[in-house]
Amino acid sequence: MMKEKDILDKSSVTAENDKIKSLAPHTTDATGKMMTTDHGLAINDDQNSLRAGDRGATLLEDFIFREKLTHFDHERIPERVVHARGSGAHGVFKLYEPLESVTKAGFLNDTEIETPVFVRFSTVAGSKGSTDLARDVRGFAVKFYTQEGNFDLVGNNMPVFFIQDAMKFPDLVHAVKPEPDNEIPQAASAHDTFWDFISVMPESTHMIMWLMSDRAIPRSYRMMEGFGVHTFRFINVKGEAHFVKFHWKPLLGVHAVAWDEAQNISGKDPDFHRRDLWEAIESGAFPEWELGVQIVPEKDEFKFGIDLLDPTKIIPEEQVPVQRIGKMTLNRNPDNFFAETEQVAFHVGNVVPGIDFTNDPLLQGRLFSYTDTQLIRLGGPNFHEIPINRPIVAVHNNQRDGFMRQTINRGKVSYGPNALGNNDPKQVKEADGGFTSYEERIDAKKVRSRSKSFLDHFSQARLFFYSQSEPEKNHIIDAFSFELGKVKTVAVRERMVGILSLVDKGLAAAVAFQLGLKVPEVLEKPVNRSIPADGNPDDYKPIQVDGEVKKSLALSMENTVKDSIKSRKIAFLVADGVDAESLLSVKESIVAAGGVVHIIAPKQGMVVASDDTPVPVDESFLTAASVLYDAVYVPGGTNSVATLEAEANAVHFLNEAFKHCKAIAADEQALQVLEATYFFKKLPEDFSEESVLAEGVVVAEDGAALAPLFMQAIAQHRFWNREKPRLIPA
Ligand code: HDD
Repeated sequence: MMKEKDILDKSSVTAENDKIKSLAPHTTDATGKMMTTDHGLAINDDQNSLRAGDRGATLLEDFIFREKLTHFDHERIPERVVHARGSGAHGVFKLYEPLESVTKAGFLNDTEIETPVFVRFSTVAGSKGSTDLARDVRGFAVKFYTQEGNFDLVGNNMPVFFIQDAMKFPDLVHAVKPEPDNEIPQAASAHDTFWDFISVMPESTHMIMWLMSDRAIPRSYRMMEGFGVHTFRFINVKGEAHFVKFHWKPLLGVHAVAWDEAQNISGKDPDFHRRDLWEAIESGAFPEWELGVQIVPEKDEFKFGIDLLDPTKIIPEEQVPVQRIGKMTLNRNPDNFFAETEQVAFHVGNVVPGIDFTNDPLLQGRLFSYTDTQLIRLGGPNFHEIPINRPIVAVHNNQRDGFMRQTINRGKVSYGPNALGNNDPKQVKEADGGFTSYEERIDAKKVRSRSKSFLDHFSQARLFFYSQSEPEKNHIIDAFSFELGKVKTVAVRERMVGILSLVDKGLAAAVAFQLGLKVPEVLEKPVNRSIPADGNPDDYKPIQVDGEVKKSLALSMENTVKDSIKSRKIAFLVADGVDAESLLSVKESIVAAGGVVHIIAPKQGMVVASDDTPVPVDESFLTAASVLYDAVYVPGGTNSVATLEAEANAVHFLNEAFKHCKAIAADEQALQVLEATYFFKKLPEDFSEESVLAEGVVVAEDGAALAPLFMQAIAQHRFWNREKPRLIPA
């Protein structure tokens, strides 16, 4: 339980780096201080406005009241047009090995430097106050404050994108956002306009497979991969270029929740991911990712049967392995959400020498959009001066003035070249770190068109589907059935089933069955409205270039890391008379392995254990829910067990945890609580280690025997095979 003093002392984490130091002069703390106006005048009465007599009208003269209300009236700024809902954290990046053969970027060559970072995770479609658990892409934006200026890697948790040309971005976003007449639905793609657009844009098929997979409902921001999506360029000191794709690999593995669970969490705790990130960092369980790169020499550009400039394609890891080059650790929460997380401004165009762009038409369009959007969102051209956006190196140029200018530039000269000011600030030679663009050879006609090498829309969608485990495939089928089931226009549903039939007939048939439709017999080509007015549809007919790789291990979450229970949340269901030994021994083992235990009881306060010791309660059945936990344990104790067996909320808690395929454990004395659940009769009669690992339900005679098996089960994350008999009640 938190005491008032603990709440005041919140910023217990003291991680320091050059960026945090640079924020210090702008950070204030009112503890023990006098109240003043914005202009420094000490305030005597902040409770009453100035009025003509104690029952009279408020006087215009009351500048203190006017200042307070005016500031309040102007407190809000426009939310981000996409990625409005997000959470941020500070951290550091440390390199493992210098990458000098491929890039001259300083922070990728010095293993001694800890580069400060600020990361913002987000959903895409929902508003600022929407639920964290929407089925959606997650943004994964990292600002590296390097010694050569800021490098922003503005990625997502999926390695491909919906569209191939930035020209279509406003259309995509209009289609997915709530419909414009009634502003419904919030933070959901399950509606007509989104699927209408997708059903006539075959290039989005690969991305849609990812969006309908469990990647779209992560267990935690800390358990997601990140991708730079586009192919970028690395440039070395000799000026040689290599193509590069960026990856973030979470050390806790990639894990998801169940869709039914996601929908429940949205009601029980819409801040679930935000809270999870915040609590993990506050408790010292710092989230970690390795930065990975796939590097392709320029000469191999056409080796993989895909166009590296096409953002709807991956390079399978079987073809180009991901080299892990360093580690990012998030070790400090922001002090102020608005000042840091809301005002941080990412831009794909923020690069450093050694990193450059390619002609990916989506990337090229992004290079315009990010700065442009900050002008309206943050109110003018000086957003780079907001403390969170400032680089840790000095800034000198001839940009001047504009709303909210902070920098006080000395001198008369604000132009170059100049003679009056010694021609300062000076341009920097390439050899001294001046940025030069890669000298790519261009010899082309100026055209509006799409390269034929971009027209294979289905092969990698199929690769993704074939790489999934059985439960993952079922989740994809369910997700399509749910989303299209919410679409009212039958023609849209039918077109989508037609598209799916070009990915896999079985997938299309399973979705069509749920929708009460038939799969079209022959679908030569999908409807494609994404062609110019004078375009010949045959020129846009999708091609099929099935790649060498038919199944890629890295695409399935089943193959992820499952070796730890670090930071997993485990619910202990207890009541008065709980067996102290059974509770404490399992708790100690879990806490020692880095897990988090919450004691949940019929009411708040304390329960009295069998040995008369008081046990503080973290949550009651009223405030807790199984969807907020990774696993459940029921300790023994005659009275406690009798209370829980008769407590409908406790039985529901267990049933729901079973439905969502979570690890469940009970002391042998508590078996009768399990007997009250619907799933008990489905369990093998004698629990052996093998059956435990198949079902994820552990029963043992004491804590010592139970803890290791239970922890092994928690580390598995979920027992998806339990879903086989579908429609399990909760
Ligand atoms: Fe974008 C925000 C990621 C395509 C235009 N984008 C934004 C954010 C992320 C991404 C993570 C949130 C940054 C933050 O936390 O502040 N966007 C992507 C990825 C894309 C992508 C991985 C494809 C590979 N975006 C994309 C295109 C355009 C934009 C094609 C426009 C041409 N994105 C924006 C934006 C946003 C943005 C309108 C809204 C808020 C902001 O920039 O700062 O400019």
